[in-house]
Amino acid sequence: MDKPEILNLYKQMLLLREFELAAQVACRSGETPGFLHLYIGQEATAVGICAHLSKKDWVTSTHRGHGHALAKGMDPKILMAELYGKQDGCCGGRGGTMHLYDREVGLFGTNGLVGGGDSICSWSWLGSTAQEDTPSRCSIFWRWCSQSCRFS
Ligand SMILES: Cc1ncc(C[n+]2csc(CCOP(=O)(O)OP(=O)(O)O)c2C)c(N)n1
Repeated sequence: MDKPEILNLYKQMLLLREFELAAQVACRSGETPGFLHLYIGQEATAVGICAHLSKKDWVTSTHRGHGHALAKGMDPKILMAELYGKQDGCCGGRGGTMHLYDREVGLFGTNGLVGGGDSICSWSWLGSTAQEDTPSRCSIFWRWCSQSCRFS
C-alpha cells in the first residue's frame, strides 16, 4: 500500500472519530433523541474492512454502526441529520442511530438486535442468484454476538 492510500485511510478514521465526538456532544446536550452507542476506538476496523469493499457490496452492522455507515460512504451530514431525527436523514429521521440504512452506499442496516445483521446478511446472500457481479455481503459484529445469539 502506498503513502497516499495509507493517508486516505487515516483521514477516513479521523472522520469517524470526529463524527462520534460531535454525536456525543449532541446527545449529551439532549439535542438528539434516544440511545447513543459510539464507535470510538474501533475506527480501524470499519475503515480497514470497507477499504476492501465497493459501494455495491453490502454491509450489515450492529447497534454501534455509525463508523460502518461512514466507512461505507454515507455522507456525514445525512448521518447526522438521521441522528437528529430530521427528514433529510438516510431514513427520513425515523430510524435514528440504530436503524441506519442506505441502499446507495450498500449499507443494509445497523441493527438494535445483537446478531440481527448476521441473519439479514446470510439470508440475503442465500436468496440471491450467484453471478459474477453479485455484490459481496459482509456482516460486522462483536464479541457478545459471537459468543451467544444467532452466530452459534
Ligand atoms: C438479541 C439481543 N439480545 C440482547 C440484547 C441487549 N444488548 C444490547 S448491546 C448488548 C451487548 C453487545 O455486546 P458486544 O456485541 O460485545 O458489543 P459492544 O456493545 O460491547 O461493543 C446486549 C446484550 C440485544 N440488543 N439483542
